[in-house]
Amino acid sequence: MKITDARVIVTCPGRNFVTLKIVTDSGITGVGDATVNGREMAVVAYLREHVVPLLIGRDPARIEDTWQYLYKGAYWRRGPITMAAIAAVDTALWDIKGKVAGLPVYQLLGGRSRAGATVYGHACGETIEEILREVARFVDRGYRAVRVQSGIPGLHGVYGISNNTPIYEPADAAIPTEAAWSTERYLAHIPSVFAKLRDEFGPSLRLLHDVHHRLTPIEAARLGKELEPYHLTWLEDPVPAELQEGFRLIRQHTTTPIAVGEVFNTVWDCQQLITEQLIDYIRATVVHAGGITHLKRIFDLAALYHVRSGSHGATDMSPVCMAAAVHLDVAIPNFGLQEWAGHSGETDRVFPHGYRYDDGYLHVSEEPGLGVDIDEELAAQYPYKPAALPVNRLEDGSLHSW
Ligand code: EZ4
Ligand code: CO
Repeated sequence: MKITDARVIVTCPGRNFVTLKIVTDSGITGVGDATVNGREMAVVAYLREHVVPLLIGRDPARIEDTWQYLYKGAYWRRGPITMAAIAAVDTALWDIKGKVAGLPVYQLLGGRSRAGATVYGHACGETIEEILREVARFVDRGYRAVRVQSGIPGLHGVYGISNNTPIYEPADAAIPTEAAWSTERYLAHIPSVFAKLRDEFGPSLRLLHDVHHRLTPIEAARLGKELEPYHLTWLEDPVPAELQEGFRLIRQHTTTPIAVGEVFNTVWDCQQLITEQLIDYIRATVVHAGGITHLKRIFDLAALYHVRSGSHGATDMSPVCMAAAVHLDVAIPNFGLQEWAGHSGETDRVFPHGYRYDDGYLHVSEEPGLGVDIDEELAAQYPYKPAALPVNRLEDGSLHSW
């Protein structure tokens, strides 16, 4: 079998997605997600100019060799653009391998380890009343875990709070919108939100919170400590993770579990955090961490150190990425939780898929391959619309992490 074509498809059914479709001489095709939120066209150019010409004529069965060829062969290693491009190729090749074998991809990864992937949803609210209502809606729909983001008194446009859209979509303008931040106001407010949530929903609902890289290690340590009575499943991205030894300081002060990794793109980004047991959940994804092949490598390292998976699943992970994620989720021994923001009806129609939500779980598709495709004709009706993530400023105007 040979690869005869590889198409890079850009579509915006409510938000932008970049998808690679690999075509073979046998007629079997495979798909991979290559979306990097706010930087989509950089991956498009990387794929079209530098990757697609190398794929034509290659044997699609050689997944590992193709991964090594694109990674080592580029000379320039790592980085989100390179690794999303490699991820798209890798994911599409696993899809093809499954279809050739007549097996769903999770069977090729060792088979089923669990009934389904436990998911958590996003409950957001300006006020505590709104938050309690939102969380109750998730509980009513069977969710066992909910991430809670809250408005902060005195602050406008806080991370996680939508501007009147049913699905939280942070990349909302071609030129980044500006949000405001105050660590003091945030730290003074958040513990009271989780106190009320525990009061209302009791001890067994799993609660999560995303700090979105906004604190310093000692500030994160204080927050983790103050949240201890409310037993969070995890505190996400407490600090920016470039300085990984900063997590030692957080760890010395609090038993609140820590989750990190949605912006990581290789095992080297998480190596220290995992091997020093500084985190509890690793949130790398198929699309941003080099595909199924490399993410499996990260999860296998994590398993040795009591670290469980908690893959990023915001709206910018396309249904192609989500399909691949669920195959890994049901197969690996150290699955933790899967984030699941869901997609708009338009997005679901452009990407017909076999995975489905039921009673708190995502269930994997039993179709051969990934069980997801892109309707290219429909995709063409939604042209690319530039959309960037916001920036964040302190009250005095200094730029802060968003
Ligand atoms: O900011 O998906 O946990 N989820 C998140 C997301 C990310 C966006 C980045 O593209 O933090 O909202
Ligand atoms: Co996050």
